[in-house]
Amino acid sequence: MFDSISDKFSTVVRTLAGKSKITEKNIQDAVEEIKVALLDADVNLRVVRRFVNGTMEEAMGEKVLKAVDPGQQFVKIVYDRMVALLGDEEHQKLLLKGPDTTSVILMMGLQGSGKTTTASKLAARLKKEGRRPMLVAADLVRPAAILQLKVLGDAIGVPVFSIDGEKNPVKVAKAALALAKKDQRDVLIVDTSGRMHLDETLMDEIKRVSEALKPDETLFVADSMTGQNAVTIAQEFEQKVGITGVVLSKFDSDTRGGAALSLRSVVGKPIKFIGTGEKTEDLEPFHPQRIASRILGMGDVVSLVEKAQETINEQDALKMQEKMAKNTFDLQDYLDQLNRMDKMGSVDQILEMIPGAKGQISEDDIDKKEIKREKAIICSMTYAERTNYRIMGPTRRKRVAAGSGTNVSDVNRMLKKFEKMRLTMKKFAKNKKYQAAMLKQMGM
Ligand SMILES: Nc1nc2c(ncn2[C@@H]2O[C@H](COP(=O)(O)OP(=O)(O)O)[C@@H](O)[C@H]2O)c(=O)[nH]1
Ligand SMILES: [Mg+2]
Repeated sequence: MFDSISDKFSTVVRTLAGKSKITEKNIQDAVEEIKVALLDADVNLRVVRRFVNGTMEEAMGEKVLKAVDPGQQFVKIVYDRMVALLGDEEHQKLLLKGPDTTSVILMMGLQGSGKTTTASKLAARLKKEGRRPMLVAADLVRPAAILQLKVLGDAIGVPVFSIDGEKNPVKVAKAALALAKKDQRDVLIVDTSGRMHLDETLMDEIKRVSEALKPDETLFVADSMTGQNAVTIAQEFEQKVGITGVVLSKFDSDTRGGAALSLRSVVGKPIKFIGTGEKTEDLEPFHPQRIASRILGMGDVVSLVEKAQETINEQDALKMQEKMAKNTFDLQDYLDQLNRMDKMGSVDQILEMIPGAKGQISEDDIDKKEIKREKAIICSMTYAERTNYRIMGPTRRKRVAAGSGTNVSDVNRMLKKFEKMRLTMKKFAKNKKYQAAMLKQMGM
């Protein structure tokens, strides 16, 4: 997600950030490039215009041109506007009632957008937060929909309500709500049916379900891959049924990001979550600031740290940040990272969040077999070698290769890659602006 737009933005950012003096022409050029990048990313035309005009107007003022660090000021304007475009932190939370009543979340969206998957992801998330969710199979159109939800519910230990043979989703929804109240289930998550295209029958059906349940949250699930089209469909749902928030599914897909950048601004509803994979835990709260940083190529350090927290404790994470910054990251640290990586999801997801890692190290560099080999190599090293890889001469390399069941060329390759990685970290650690951005994101 955002690969191409992020590449372009970070070029603009890098070009301007270091300049001690910038001209109106510099700003015009930069804004023009931003405009092209946004349009390329399939961002809604009106949104692009507003963004570009606003940035231009603000940047042309004295504040930027006469500032001590004009480049930085400009980048800040772009960043702030990007954050504002994506939403605000306050409205990202689910609006649920307290645990002594039953809140209702209604899922809507086209077929295949990810409603059923998201419903179960939400249930798992809420359960983890101490809630008592119940899922409702009110998609009565797709033959296997009920079974799909049951399988997902089973896997996370959340009950799934359904009525065999029933064709009226309103009846199912009402019966489910009654049962949820009786069983003291505090959140009811209702999965509904979608069509390939918008149609009146679908809208009527969902509208009736909505009227019967009076949901606290009506979440529109938008497939990131549908780009601009997702915006049109969201507007339609908003007008006919009303939505309270958006979930952007398939955020992990390789798309340009236009939907993400347009939805909030055009539809006026907050993006509350993003789906980042097919697994139950692949649902993350949407943080405008972090996404904006990611787009601007600042790296999403906070998300990384947060994600890592489930497998590493906080202190370890901080230690790693510090080591990266101080350039004392050694092979032992690298080994620890490799061990954790397995538990943290895809390598690509992680790389995207480390400043500077993208483009320097690719998924191919770190395939699973390679990780296994690298672990074996490091494990065959002595402590002195792990903490100071520079002492690894030919004899040591030979010994380690034999000890780890690899070849000297494997050892050489691993050390070379590690050196490259350290250089990247150093480069970024030396760059005050990235450092500041990193620290700021970490709340320091
Ligand atoms: N990669 C990825 N796949 C997803 C995500 N959300 C849903 N999917 C997949 O998209 C497909 C359709 O999802 P489903 O929940 O059945 O859509 P529904 O028809 O709206 O209920 C399934 O294969 C899901 O595994 C996501 O965030 N990332
Ligand atoms: Mg479904």
